[in-house]
Amino acid sequence: MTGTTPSVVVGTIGSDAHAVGITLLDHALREAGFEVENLGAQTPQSAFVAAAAEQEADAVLVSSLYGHAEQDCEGLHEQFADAEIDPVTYIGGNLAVGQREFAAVRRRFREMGFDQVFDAETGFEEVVAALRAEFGVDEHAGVEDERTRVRS
Ligand code: B12
Repeated sequence: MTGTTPSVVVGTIGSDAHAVGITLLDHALREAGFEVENLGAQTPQSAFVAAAAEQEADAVLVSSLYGHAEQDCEGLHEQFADAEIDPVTYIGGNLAVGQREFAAVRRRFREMGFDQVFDAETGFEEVVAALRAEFGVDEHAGVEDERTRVRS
């Protein structure tokens, strides 16, 4: 963390063109006081790693909506390790195709190295609250939403 402001890299990974979620997340996080680098949609793994290294990012938020997140994220955490960085990593969106149970989806992405896994029902205030809790920022604010997740 540079000073007291956590820095966050956000982007939609792989060939996924869905940009609305990360654009709004970008705004919500900036408003909440985070430093944000938004890589946009269709972002390759290498760009996440390069931006995280360059920004000395505290957290990397990966978005995926089109159902191919597992393939797109395969090897991402190994690339972070190769670059000798270890940001907190969240992934969110529509992470699988069809009716796959979210608990199984979450388990899979946790195995792949993500610290927290969020579904497409996740609200912006929930993401802000999770990051604030993660970095001990303004811990008394923004936690009124009962669905706030506890890092497990
Ligand atoms: C708009 C849209 C498009 C637009 C995208 C335009 C753009 N530039 O963004 C276009 C028309 C291009 C498109 C294309 C496709 N789409 Co589309 N699209 C949608 C739609 C209708 C809305 C998405 C959206 O913007 N939502 C609003 C934002 C605010 O919500 P969000 O992205 O979900 O983000 C929220 C959360 O998910 C969360 N979140 C998101 N990312 C992250 C990351 C982190 C770390 C965290 C914590 C939280 C988080 O926070 C946000 C706030 O609530 C959805 C259906 C729907 N209602 O969701 C389908 C949908 C996502 N698309 C779908 C599909 C299948 C496609 C295509 C493959 C269709 C096709 N056969 O061509 C292509 C993929 C093209 C590609 N290369 O990506 C499916 C995905 C199905 C799945 N995963 O099983 C959906 C769910 C529609 C459906 N019901 O079938 N799409």
